[in-house]
Amino acid sequence: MRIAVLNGPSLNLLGSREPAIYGTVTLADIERRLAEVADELGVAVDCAQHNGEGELIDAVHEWRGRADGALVNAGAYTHTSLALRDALTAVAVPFVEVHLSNIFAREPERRVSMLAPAARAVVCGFGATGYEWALRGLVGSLGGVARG
Ligand code: CA2
Repeated sequence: MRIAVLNGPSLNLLGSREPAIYGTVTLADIERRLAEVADELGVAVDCAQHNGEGELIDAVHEWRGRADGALVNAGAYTHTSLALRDALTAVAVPFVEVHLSNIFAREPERRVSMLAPAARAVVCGFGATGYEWALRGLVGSLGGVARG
């Protein structure tokens, strides 16, 4: 089973600013942990990060025939991008929307997700660990092994 992991704008800067909201873990740390969990679950993960909306959409299009599921943290595009939702809907790869912060406890403009209606599930507010829960949940829901 192949799982794509897609992160959006500025998530490459994780760990360097706003630790009170986003924690001190870097994106490289998150990707390393996901690789460990993927090994445990017997699946493959392929991680990418892009700052541009078009690049994110291109990355989603690349999943056709290559990914069985995906984790998506689209950053601020979560709240604005119908284009990204259209791409996710078009490729029909089941995905879990992930956020480090609890977007529903933040400013009103962050409480809306354009992507959630197309998502299999949403995990938010657990910080970096949320990616791990999302991977376990997604693999479980796709019929793979999901432990603890
Ligand atoms: O909580 C999340 O995971 C978010 O997707 C993060 C986005 C934000 O726009 C969403 O509303 C919620 C922001 C990512 C920016 O990442 C930073 C990394 C380092 C320092 C500052 C921001």
